[in-house]
Amino acid sequence: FDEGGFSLTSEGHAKSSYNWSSIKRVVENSGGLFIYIPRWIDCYFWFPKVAFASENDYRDLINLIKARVRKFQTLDTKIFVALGSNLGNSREIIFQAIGRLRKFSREPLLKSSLWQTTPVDCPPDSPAFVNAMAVLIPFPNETPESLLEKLQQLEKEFGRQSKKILNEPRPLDLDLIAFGNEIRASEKLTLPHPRAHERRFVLQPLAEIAPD
Ligand code: PH2
Ligand code: MG
Ligand code: MG
Repeated sequence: FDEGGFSLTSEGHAKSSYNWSSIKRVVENSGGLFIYIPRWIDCYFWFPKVAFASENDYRDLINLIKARVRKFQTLDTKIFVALGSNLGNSREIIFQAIGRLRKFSREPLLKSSLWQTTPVDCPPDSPAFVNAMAVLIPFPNETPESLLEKLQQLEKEFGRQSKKILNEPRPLDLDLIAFGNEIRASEKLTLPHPRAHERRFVLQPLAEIAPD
């Protein structure tokens, strides 16, 4: 690999070179990289992580590729979305919302059961919550920001209004808990979610579908 692209040599074959623009897609999993180049026969080149001299060499390559190939997909990326409702027919709302989340997942999503939970840090006399957790597998070009927009749109569709009081009752709350190992600390988005790990209403449903 170099600035221009990469080349392959193997015994008994001529060296073949590919520039960055011929790479249409790169998929990473925990064992290495698949690099997709459409040719007379569609194929992925497999670059196992263990073939690299060091973890650093491998990381450098990933960064080089990410800067040059638009479609970079991490197969192991999981998105965790916490669902909550304590206004209206909460069970029905959560069921419906989970149905809608399916469209944002490349593979069938994992979903927890529905949990009835006691309000935490909410105004006095707030109704009980129904909480759940869903795991989605992102489409190749999804980013935490693009997904957040979709989640906020969905909250609005279910009647969520802009808040006047902190943690006032709401028909639907969709919180992005984690997006693979993406890290954010912007005004709009903190990833991983800063309070999730200390909240029983998040951890209980999570433990059902991701015990580890
Ligand atoms: N969400 C909050 C604050 N408090 N309590 C429960 N039980 N469930 C929630 O989903 C919840 C909460 C902020 O979004
Ligand atoms: Mg919340
Ligand atoms: Mg929220």
